[in-house]
This record gives sequence, C-alpha cells and structure tokens, in this order.
Amino acid sequence: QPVGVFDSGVGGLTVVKEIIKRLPCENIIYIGDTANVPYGGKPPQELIRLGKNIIDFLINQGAKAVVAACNTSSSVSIPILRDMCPVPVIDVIVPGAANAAAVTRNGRVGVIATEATVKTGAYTRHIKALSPGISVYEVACPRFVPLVEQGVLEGDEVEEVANEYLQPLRRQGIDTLVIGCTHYPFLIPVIQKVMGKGVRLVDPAEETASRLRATLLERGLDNPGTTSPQYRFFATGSSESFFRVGKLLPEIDIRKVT
Ligand code: DGN
Repeated sequence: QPVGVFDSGVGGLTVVKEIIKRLPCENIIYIGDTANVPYGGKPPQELIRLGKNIIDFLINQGAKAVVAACNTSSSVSIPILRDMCPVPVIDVIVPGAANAAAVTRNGRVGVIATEATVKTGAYTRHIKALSPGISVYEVACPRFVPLVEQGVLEGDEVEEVANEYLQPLRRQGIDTLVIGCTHYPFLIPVIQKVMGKGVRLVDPAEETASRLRATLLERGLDNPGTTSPQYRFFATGSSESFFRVGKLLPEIDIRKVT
C-alpha cells in the first residue's frame, strides 16, 4: 500500500524528497491539483471541497496514510477533514512549528506562507502553544507560487519579489524563518541570500517526513521489505510544470505524470 501525498501543484515534491530520504522502501502516490493551483487565495469552503476530493482519490488508490504536503491545506482544510479520514493524516504545520520552536535562540521567528495560511494564524498558534514567549511574524508571499510553477527560481524578478517580502522580516530581527509553503524550498538560495547567513531556514518537510515515519512504525504500517518502491504521480490539470520543475529534484525520478 502506498503513502498518499498531495499539494496544489509541484510544491509537495519538496516533501516527497524528504519522505524518500527517511522511508526509502515506501511506495508513494502523489497528486498535484494543478487544475486549481494556486490555493493561496481561495476561500476555506473551496479548499475543504478540493481537499476532500483529493483525499478520496488517494484513499481509493489504496493510500495507507495521507500527507498534506501543502501548508494551505494543512492550515485550512485538514483540521476539518482529518476526522473524516479513515487513515492517518500528517500535515506540515504542526511539524514545522515544532521544529521552529526548537531551533530559535532569540525567540523571534518569521513565517513565510500563502495568504490563506497566514490568515489562519496556524503557525503562530502552534509555535506559541509550545513556547508562549516566542514572537512570530507571518508574511504572505503571494507571488512566489506562480514563479515556482513557471520554473522561475532565480534572477532579477525573484530577487526583487523576495526583497519586497523579506526585508520587513529582516527588520524584526528574527533568527529563524519557517518556509511555510511547500513551493518555497525551490527558492531557498534567493531567500537565504536576502535574509543573510545568520537566519536559520526551517523547512517543515524534514520534520513532516520524520513524523510520517514515526506514525507508520507506531501503527505497524511501514513497508520495510520493498527493494524497488513505486512512485506514481498524478496531476488534475496540466502536468507540464511537474516535468520542468520536478526534474530539478534529482532525488525524485519523475518519469510519468498521469
Ligand atoms: N504549496 C502550497 C502550500 O504549501 O501552501 C500552496 C501553494 C498554492 O497553491 N498557493
């Protein structure tokens, strides 16, 4: 049985990469909802409807666990859909918040994410639940996702946009920045350049994959025996950006997107 992973598009592949590192024997089925990307500006009811369709699809394909490799879904729809789901659902917000709370030294944490994620305040809530003294500064970066989906990952335009979004965070004196959208790790070189070396970037994908591993082990759902795991990729709309952007992650062998 595969692990099901979903995102609005190509961003969730940055989570798949970490899952493969920690769970090299698991089969994975991935769906990018490219017919509806970007999720960031959509209202909650719409995100819940889309999330439900995608989870149903993954369950029908035999998924034994679902990873919401999308911060927007994790913050908006998963809290509502999780209880209706017959298999464990792992989100990216809780792991990302835990990681950020653990690594900050000065108690000032920035979060960059989509508008929808920022609106929920989910990162602030989860970080403060772990460590109430931490100050959290969340900034929406709506232009990042379209750039990544187009495969524009460096150059003047990206730097200009990154400066516009990130300079206010620099002024807050944060020492930790949560990459709160699974598309953004593709922009890490530019983000790190603007923030400077002193700011630690936290990619929630790492802790998410660890938690998936722990959940599978706990429930006896892991698949230690497979020597050649199967990866299947689906897109609800255009699959073009999968090939173009997905190919930039050498850890993932994207041969076929249905
Ligand atoms: N990759 C998604 C996230 O982590 O929030 C959302 C991207 C989008 O569709 N705006």
